[in-house]
Amino acid sequence: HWTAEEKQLISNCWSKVDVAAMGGDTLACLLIVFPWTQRLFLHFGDLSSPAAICANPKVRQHGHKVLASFEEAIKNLDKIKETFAKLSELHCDKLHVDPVNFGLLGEVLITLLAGRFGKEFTPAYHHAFHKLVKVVAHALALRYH
Ligand code: ZNH
Repeated sequence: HWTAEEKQLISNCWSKVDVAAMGGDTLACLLIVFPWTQRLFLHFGDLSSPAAICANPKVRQHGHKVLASFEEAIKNLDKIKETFAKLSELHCDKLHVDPVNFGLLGEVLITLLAGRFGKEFTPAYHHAFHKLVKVVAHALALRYH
């Protein structure tokens, strides 16, 4: 259900993304903008201020891990459900992450991509990435259904 243009936009944009830096920023931003998500990461140490969150090496490292995993979706656009089946079980059965948070992370990622690329991140990119984060969030939430 992806057009050739959408695939092209996603891979073109992603080839310019520094996954470690963007991943760290994305998770840090999620924890700052939606502070109730901190509940899941209390064992990561100091989350007491935006500056502490941004500098927290565990936050940055985990953000990198999450975005590297997100990248698997980009490499497997036509089988995202299968790609995230195990992770959906983990997030539902073990981590008990409210699936609403998957959508929030997607919104944060798009916001940061738009900030990073500026005018280059045209409405066509927005559209393609909105679709992508929606499909990823849905795949991660499947186990909850
Ligand atoms: Zn998650 C973990 C992915 C979202 C929370 N994650 C994780 C991991 C991965 C992921 C890969 C690791 C696993 C292992 O180790 O085995 N995530 C992911 C993705 C996404 C996500 C792809 C989207 C896109 N998460 C999320 C959210 C949240 C979360 C939104 C909340 C808010 N995770 C989580 C937790 C964990 C994880 C809590 C665990 C951590 C630790 O280490 O402790």
